[in-house]
Amino acid sequence: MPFETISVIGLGYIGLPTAAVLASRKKRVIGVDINQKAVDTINRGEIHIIEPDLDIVVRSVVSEGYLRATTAAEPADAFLIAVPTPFKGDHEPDLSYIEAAARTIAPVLQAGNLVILESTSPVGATEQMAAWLADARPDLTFPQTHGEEADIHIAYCPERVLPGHVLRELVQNDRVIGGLTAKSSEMAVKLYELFVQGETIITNARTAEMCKLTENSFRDVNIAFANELSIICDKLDINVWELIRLANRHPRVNILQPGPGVGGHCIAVDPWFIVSKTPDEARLIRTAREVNDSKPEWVITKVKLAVAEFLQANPRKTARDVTIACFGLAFKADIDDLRESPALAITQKIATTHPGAVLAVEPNIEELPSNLVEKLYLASMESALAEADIALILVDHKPFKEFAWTLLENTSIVDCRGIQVG
Ligand code: SAJ
Repeated sequence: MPFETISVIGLGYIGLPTAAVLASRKKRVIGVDINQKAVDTINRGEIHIIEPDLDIVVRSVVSEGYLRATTAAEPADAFLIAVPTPFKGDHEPDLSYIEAAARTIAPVLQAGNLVILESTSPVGATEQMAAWLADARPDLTFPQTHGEEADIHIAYCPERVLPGHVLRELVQNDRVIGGLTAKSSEMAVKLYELFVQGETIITNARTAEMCKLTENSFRDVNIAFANELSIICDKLDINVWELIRLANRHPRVNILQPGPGVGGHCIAVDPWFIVSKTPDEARLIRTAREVNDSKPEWVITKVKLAVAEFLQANPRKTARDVTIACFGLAFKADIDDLRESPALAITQKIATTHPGAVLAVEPNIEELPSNLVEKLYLASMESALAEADIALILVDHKPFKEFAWTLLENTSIVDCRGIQVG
């Protein structure tokens, strides 16, 4: 079954690159998003998100007429849903965007269509989406009632791309595909084979859903192990980065790196989808989340201690005289994305509570977001290094890694990334 027209619902960090890559394979792609501004931006051949090289691809596929964005669903051969799945206050997954997407496409569905859910989702979400679609279109048949004979084919296929490398990983990564029926899986494989060079591996929908959650929970648990080690080592006066380097020389040990906490849009969220489904069983996964979530507070306490030590060594000064420079605001190295960033949260908290000057150094941005504490201001690396009494290293950006921190004489360093010692 050739897919001539493909609709991508949700034109964010996953949907837009996916739509652009499909369009670059000369498919007619209709991108649907509720955000009129995003739709207008894309139709001008521009992008509203940050991702290397995506602007070039979007400009070319829009100008060639392969990609078009709209706020209203239109008929297509396949629908790919890539909308957010945040959690609510109590860490319960919020499926309202998936429900809204399902209700948006339902009126234009036709027999023979394939619907794929890509959003990171709790186990059972694909079946739930199928139920919403069936509810809205009683005139069509769906896999949950008609199996292989159904009019509409439904599959789950999680996105697994790394922000900053999306265009490469979209093409190269393997894809796990979980159809509600064998036919759904086969159709989904055909769709992904349009642009995926990695392997397309078939399983069922629940396993595919759990696979994505498992990948990010695995990383979260392993980062939590590193973060816990860093706190233990601090107490025992051991350099945790040296320790990890040494332990990793064992052929079966591969410990990740401690940091100021876990940020980003996925790893700090997805494990909760497992915990909320199986709260009594998911003990380690929940604890890892708690360990990682508590790391920013620990860092703030370390900075307070550094200020106290500085004042002890400089008895004529008060806290108001102490300048703290925070190096890095992004959620990880060498990107400019400040959303869900523990580095930003820590810097904000320090700026709110510390009576002296607080400088932020973030080489990847031109200006600070407008909603930050007023007294915080963006400084160049050079001026911050010249002014800081306390340097807090929060992100291992390249220019920070290249600097010889050990040469700083009068600055006390709180290093969350282990770059000071190299
Ligand atoms: N971090 C550490 N120590 C480490 C590694 C990471 O503290 O050793 C921190 C980072 O600083 C950052 C956070 O963890 O704050 C997350 O960064 P990341 O690079 O681990 O992951 P993301 O959020 O950019 O992307 C992840 C990826 N998942 C895995 O590697 C298993 C990506 O493949 C997924 O597609 C993405 O989540 C997603 O969309 O789910």
